[in-house]
Amino acid sequence: MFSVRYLPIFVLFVYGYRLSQASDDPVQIFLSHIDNATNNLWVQLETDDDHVFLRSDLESFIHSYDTDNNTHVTRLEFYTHFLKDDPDLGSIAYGLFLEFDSNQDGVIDSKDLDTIYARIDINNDLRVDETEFKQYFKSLLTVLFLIHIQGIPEPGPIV
Ligand SMILES: [Ca+2]
Ligand SMILES: [Ca+2]
Ligand SMILES: [Ca+2]
Repeated sequence: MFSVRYLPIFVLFVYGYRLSQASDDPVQIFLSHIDNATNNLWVQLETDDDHVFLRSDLESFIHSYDTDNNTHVTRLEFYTHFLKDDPDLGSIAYGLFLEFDSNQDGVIDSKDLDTIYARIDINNDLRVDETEFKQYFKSLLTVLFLIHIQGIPEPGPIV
């Protein structure tokens, strides 16, 4: 016989089951992963809390990857910095480097920054607000993580 005594256990069981269902949904996991990554980027890059991501913020972001301070970021510098916390994200690093080296000369430098900034500045008013920033990085990361999950492409040789 079902007794009220067991009701809390039953409720907990159903609740726990539904929670585990929700967190087992690969699409939900994927989307919350992208959300977290985008939010982390915003917190990390919009450093002065004025809710605007300036071109100078983008510049200091790129310079933080320039280990030898010679004003350009090589593929090796980019991979080394990006992969130090999570070496499994090789294909993400590969895709991000391709995206940020917009003139495809093999390094990321100030010549690339105008193009990147213009891409993020969706409404073209020369400033990037939180919505634009998150929209840009969410779609970029979604594509890159989908490629990552499928396991292609492998990062090419580091030169
Ligand atoms: Ca460098
Ligand atoms: Ca370049
Ligand atoms: Ca804008």
